[in-house]
Amino acid sequence: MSLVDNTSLKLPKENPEAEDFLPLLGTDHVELYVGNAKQAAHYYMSAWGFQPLAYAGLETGSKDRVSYVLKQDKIRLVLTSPLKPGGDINRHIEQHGDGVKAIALWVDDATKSYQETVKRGAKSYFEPKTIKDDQGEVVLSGIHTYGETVHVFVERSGYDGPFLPGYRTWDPYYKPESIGLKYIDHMVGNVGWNEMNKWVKFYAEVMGFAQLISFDDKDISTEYTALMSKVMSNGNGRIKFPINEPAEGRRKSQIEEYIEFYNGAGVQHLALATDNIIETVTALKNRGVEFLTVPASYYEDVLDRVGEIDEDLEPLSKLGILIDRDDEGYLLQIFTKPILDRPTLFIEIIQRKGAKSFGKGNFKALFEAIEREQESRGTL
Ligand code: TYF
Ligand code: FE
Repeated sequence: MSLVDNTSLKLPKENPEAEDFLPLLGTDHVELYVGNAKQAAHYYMSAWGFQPLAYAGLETGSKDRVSYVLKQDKIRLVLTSPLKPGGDINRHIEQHGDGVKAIALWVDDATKSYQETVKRGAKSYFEPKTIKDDQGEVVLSGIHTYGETVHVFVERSGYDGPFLPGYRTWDPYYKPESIGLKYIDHMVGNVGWNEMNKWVKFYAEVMGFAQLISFDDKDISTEYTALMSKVMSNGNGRIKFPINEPAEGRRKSQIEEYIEFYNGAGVQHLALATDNIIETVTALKNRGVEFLTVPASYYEDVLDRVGEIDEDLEPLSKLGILIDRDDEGYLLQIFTKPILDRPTLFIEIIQRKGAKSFGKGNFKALFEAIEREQESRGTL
């Protein structure tokens, strides 16, 4: 049973202490450690409609690593690769394959963010430091979260450059058009057996987040899939982090498959918001991005479940877009297959039309689709 049903979903009750100690302005950027940042950047540009923003590498005096920064509306992705053997980035890639290293959060005061979270038990990743160039200065600090994932606090009010000091504008001739992705709606972490509550407590106590929703194995009524999930949100609702853990089921949980291939806890999916999911998903499909599919029967009774919607059902069913409703509105969502060779990270495209929930009504169809993929990999 859900502790909090997602049909009566509200932002966390105002918690003055929480808002005081860690006010977050939004997601600053997401950094992935990847084996080949140049080619990854091309994929996110050509397939996903990201635009080039900034670059750091040999040409800018960075001798051991290279980073490409991509942007689409409010979303900034940083793709980083090592240039030499050894070191933390190579080791991260060896352990996890390509994956999210840092979820960077935009703050007014990176020093205070660090002090307040470390005081409450966060493990330091790096102490506050000021970095400068001729366009101003930025203060950064960092703490660890689940697995080897980190949160970097970014205080950028004193900076005018394209991204961070040390980066220069990246202006290649190839500048694809946006496909309509607007902002990061939520980022999901998969953690190990019985670890969900530990990380829920971390986000509550160390970061001042509140729990929005909880799902357990009874909400997730496929024959096999077993997982539990709680959604944590910061005070202003701009940052939402669902946390999943595997649960014992008839066959291997999708979360367990992730943990095996990622070699530990890590980011499972990024949910990217669009104002026009039909256009966005059409563009992605035309560029070769592969999505999970649900049986045609899903669409036979979906409108009985969700009621009237603004869109025609035909393009939604053609594209395989899922629909769900809560008491504030409805949402449209679709999930890619894993975007890497390891069955780890995937991307969700979401369009919210009032709904603030996460698509509980789609769990059965979605998890059965994931199980078909697991089956094809022999990992079920
Ligand atoms: O973020 C969510 O909660 C939804 C549903 O392994 C979901 O996107 C939950 C667990 C999962 C895949 C998707
Ligand atoms: Fe999601």
